[in-house]
Amino acid sequence: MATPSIDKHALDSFHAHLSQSKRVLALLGAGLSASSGLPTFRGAGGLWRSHDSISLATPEAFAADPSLVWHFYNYRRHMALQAQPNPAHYALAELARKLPGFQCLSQNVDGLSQRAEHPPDQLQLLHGTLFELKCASRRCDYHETNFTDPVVPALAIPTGGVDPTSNEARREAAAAQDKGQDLDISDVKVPIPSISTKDLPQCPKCNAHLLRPGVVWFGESLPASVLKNVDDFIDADAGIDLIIVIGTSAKVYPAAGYIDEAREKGARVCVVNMDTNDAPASGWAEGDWLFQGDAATVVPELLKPVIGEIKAKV
Ligand code: BJW
Ligand code: ZN
Repeated sequence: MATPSIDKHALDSFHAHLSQSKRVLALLGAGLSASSGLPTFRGAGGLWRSHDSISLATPEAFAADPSLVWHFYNYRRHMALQAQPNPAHYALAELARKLPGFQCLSQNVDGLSQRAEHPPDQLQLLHGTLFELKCASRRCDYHETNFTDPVVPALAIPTGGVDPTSNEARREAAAAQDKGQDLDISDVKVPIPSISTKDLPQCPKCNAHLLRPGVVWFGESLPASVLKNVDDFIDADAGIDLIIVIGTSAKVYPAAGYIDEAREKGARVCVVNMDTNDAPASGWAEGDWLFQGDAATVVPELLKPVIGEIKAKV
């Protein structure tokens, strides 16, 4: 993934603004974790075993085929646990420590910001996390933190004996990707079995319903406490100096709407994206910045005046 060089004039002007900013938002999307090896939702990365990832992220998909949807999320949990935070996750966590008026609004559910030790009260998980499970019934309030991989034995990734994280499997997936085929590195031509409901994760409280991933699917409300934290930050009298929009196609609401809400509170907008077509929904304004490139490279460079050099973690 070649990163174009960053325009020096734009970088200087961004650094000057950042250095005097006191209240800053960042809106994070899947592109932040792309260089950690996790696929995005839309575009080339958005297929899992020939299923469109977006079509699996709905309550209707779970109701229709909980086995298929659990296979998808079990795989995503596995991949996220194998992945490492990249320099952009660490840079944002460091900015949070250096700047108390900085809030990250993350659409990501992969847990990488948390593993980069991002201060929790400066990280709003708009779409939940893969590592929280909750009862699928709205009438039951059971939830738990859960990092078990596979989440239940029956969901072990069917690999036909090939380790999906092995170089061999990665090579196969890359070759398939080159040919425009399925991108899933666990897809070593072994069909996924349909698992009986009794072998999927069960709610231990009501003993009547399945557990489901603690993520926010289309048509569901975002967590009320998270929405309140975001609204309180945006509505504060002090205004907002800057919003940095990192690795998101900005097509999903209410997350995408926060860009314009911040703008209305005085924020200048800075976009970091591989694809220059992924503009804010309401378009560009005078004074916006666009830095094209890999977030893992660009973000540490952008934040350098406040955070200094990010040291590689081993
Ligand atoms: C790189 C890179 C690199 C790649 N470096 N960059 C107002 C108007 C219209 C519709 C609505 C509205 N308000 C609500 C809605 C309905 C709906 C919605 O938004 N629909 C739109 C699609 C039109 N929203 C909802 O239903 C939300 N709920 C809600 O609002 O409740 C109240 C309500 C309900 C119903 C009606 C009205 C109100 C819930 C949204 C939940 C989204 N959930 C998902 C799945 C989470 C679980 C999971 O992970 O499986 O969240 S969908 C998916 O999209 C996921 C993501 O967080 C989200 C955003 O995707 P993201 O991160 O932007 O990824 P991509 O792939 O789209 O983009 C990646 C970007 O990275 C690209 O730009 C690349 O170029 C870039 N990139 N490599 C830098 N190395
Ligand atoms: Zn329950």
